[in-house]
Amino acid sequence: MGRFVDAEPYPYPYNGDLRPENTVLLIIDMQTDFCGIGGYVDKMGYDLSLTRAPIKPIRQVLTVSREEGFHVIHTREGHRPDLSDLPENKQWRSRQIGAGIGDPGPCGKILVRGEPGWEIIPELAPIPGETIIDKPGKGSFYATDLDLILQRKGIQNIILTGVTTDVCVHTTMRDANDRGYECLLLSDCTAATDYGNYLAAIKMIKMQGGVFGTVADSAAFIQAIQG
Ligand code: C5J
Repeated sequence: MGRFVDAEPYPYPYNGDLRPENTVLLIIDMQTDFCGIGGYVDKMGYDLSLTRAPIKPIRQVLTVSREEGFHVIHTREGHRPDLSDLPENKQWRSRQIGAGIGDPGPCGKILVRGEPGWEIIPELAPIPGETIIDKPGKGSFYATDLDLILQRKGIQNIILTGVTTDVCVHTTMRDANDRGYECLLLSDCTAATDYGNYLAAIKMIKMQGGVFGTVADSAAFIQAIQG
């Protein structure tokens, strides 16, 4: 029998073993720096309505996942206040586009841990018991203890949400897939700073029979876990 989410290109998970005990909702980088006024993405001049669009659907998925007892993990991209974990080329590139990482901005120092811009937005704030992963890079596994925590919890399935689809979400999904996790991206719970990149990122997942996993929308996921 099993339990499946109606997803493309294949119903999720491949083996029908979808349970709160072996599944985590991963919410990537829903921080003011990525979707708030005066944050990193805003400073770079991108349209904030794109990265704010997933807030409501993520909130719905988060509420139901909490009710159903699923694991929830949040990530935050950011650097140490002394910037000792900030690669020079990353800082240089961010300065080229007018949003220097570590430089002062309307929400404090850009992408620096402890600053207002680095905080997760209030609508999606973690509650006690939910794990928060602080990461210096794009991928959620690089230089973090995420894999160790997932292994300890017995996680097999990762439900990916958050921003940005083409950068931190994709990097995380690719890495998770290589590590043997069964991945589902919720298409309305993610966004990129460029809509074309969002569409391409979704298309890339679906190629080769689901090369990195599979894609569904939040309604399909909620229907599966409530059903
Ligand atoms: C970026 C992210 N885009 N969270 N970070 O720099 O996708």
